[in-house]
Amino acid sequence: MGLTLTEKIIKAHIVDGEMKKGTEIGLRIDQTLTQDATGTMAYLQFEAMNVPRVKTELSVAYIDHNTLQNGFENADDHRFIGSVAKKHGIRFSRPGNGICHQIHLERFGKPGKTLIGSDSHTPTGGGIGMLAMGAGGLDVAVAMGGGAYYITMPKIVKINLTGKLADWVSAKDVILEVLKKLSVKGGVGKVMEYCGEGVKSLSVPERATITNMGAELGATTSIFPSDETTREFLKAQGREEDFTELSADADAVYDEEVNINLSELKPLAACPHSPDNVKPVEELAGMKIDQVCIGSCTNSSLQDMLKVAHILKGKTVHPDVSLAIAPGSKQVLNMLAENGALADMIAAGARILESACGPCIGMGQSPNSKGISLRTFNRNFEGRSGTKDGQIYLVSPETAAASAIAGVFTDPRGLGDMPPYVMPEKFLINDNMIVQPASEADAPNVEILRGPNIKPFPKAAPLAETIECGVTLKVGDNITTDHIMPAGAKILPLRSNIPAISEYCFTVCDETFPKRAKEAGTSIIVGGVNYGQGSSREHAALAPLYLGVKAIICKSFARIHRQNLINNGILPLEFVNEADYDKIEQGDKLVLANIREIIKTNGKIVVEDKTKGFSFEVKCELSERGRGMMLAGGLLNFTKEGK
Ligand code: MIC
Ligand code: SF4
Repeated sequence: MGLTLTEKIIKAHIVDGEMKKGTEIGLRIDQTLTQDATGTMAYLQFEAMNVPRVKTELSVAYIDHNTLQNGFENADDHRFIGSVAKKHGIRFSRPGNGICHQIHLERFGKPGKTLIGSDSHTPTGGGIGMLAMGAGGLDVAVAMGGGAYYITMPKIVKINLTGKLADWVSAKDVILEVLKKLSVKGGVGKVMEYCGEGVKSLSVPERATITNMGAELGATTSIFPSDETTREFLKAQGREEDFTELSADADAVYDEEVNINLSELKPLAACPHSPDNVKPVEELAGMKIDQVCIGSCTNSSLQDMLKVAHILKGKTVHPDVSLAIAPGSKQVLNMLAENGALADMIAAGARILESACGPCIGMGQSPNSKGISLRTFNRNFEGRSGTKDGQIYLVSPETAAASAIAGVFTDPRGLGDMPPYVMPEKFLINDNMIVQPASEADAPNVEILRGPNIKPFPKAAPLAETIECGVTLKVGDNITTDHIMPAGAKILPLRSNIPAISEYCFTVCDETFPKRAKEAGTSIIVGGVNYGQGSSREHAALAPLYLGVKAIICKSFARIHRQNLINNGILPLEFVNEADYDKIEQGDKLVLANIREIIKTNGKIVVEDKTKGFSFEVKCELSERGRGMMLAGGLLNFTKEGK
């Protein structure tokens, strides 16, 4: 029986377990990446492991999220990360060099390698044939120390592409179509493997747009084959030697299959407030808009930017619209500057931002009250833009640019002839913003620069014999990590200071939660389906941990967040009978009697609701290693126990 591409890469990297669906496997990790908003914690955790030098083939620390320096905090964190990188053998991508995923694709990604990153959009690397996964900072720290990365052996979905995209329809519309079909939880426990004739017509950055937003499906990752297009891309990046041809065997067996005819796709938009709330742009056409933002790790490649510049050339941004553009990397920005496309954008009235995440994570450019903002980004969760009642639509760069000129939602297919995109024979290669680490001999002399905002991270205690506490919060379905631990320009600078940032925990849902949780001392949160979808931010576990949360009981979890809870010693529990969710109220006292013994022996977990006077069953599906981590109080304690 043949193998899928995913299975081939897993087979070459498996160090623990067997390739049996649904069971836990440990993978050797070749490359890691971190970004600054999760990086400080990841490196504090790495320091706690006492490993002098990273053991991966390549580790890169990027600065791209917290680039608005409205106070000393972010700049201090950048310096801390830079010094840790220098000391421990990690390359350091300086602020200004661009967004981690875009740069990693351009300069470091290699087909067939494994990559984990402390950012949920790490699967962007799947565009170049890598098995690239988002993970919590602690998992990345462990991988840098040479430890395996554990996942559940995923189901593998074949996404069979046929046909060819029509003019002005783009990769963003492909992934929005997949999201429409499968929803934000449709990918949980699965890898999306793209195959079929249609693959050939997509460039590497287009493939990367699609794998990037596989994160919005909740997928473990997404991957494209590595073919002639990949070789050409790597060659133009001066790295042809990094190319390996890779694809699934012809007789590979998949768990599910989805068929997409590229020729039939139309421009699409994800409407507020979820990436799967997808409608055709033609249905929204004519709606007045206030803002357009172009960029983010999803759509900021040279190809995207050149299309945008073409649409803007000789025009003026509509007087009622603010257009902001952030090219994804220094390479992209530099090339736009050299070929004149940047001048076309500036002349049209675009507000050029630095190459960074920027508005995608609420670091500036929040829209006006109730403002309608079209963005080429990947997430439109409520409040993420920094404006609580902002109405964010996710669209392609083509739809975004056409709408910015018209002042209303515009279907780009009315723009006339589309110029062909020809990839440059050689990209502009200048890695002068990547700082190389100190040599092993010099490393001991490198001083770690710690700012006053950097506080130690909270540590979980071993699992208690019995948990008895109240429900301090009950929330609904699809709670995102942006609900649990909001980001934005005001809160992000506190990422290195858990006591301070926890004051904002869940405040999008309920401003009184942090105070209530602290007063309670210990507590439990109750949630619906797909709890913790979205980012990899460990802060969505660390802040509740700091506030005394001992367990989350919900209908189902998103993958990375569930792992972050386990890594930090918070019990992830799921209702056996979902109807029990309705019977529990905020304020109820719950008892998990003998929970330590039950976890140890993998027994049946019965929760007593003392307030309502009934009991219900929950499950906690853990591997032996997972149980060990829960008992020890998280991954660090478990690792210290020598496991
Ligand atoms: C995001 O897009 O939500 C982020 C900000 O990149 C996060 C990481 C973080 O919260 O720092 C992610 O996607 O993991
Ligand atoms: Fe940055 Fe946005 Fe990409 Fe997250 S989704 S890495 S915030 S650009």
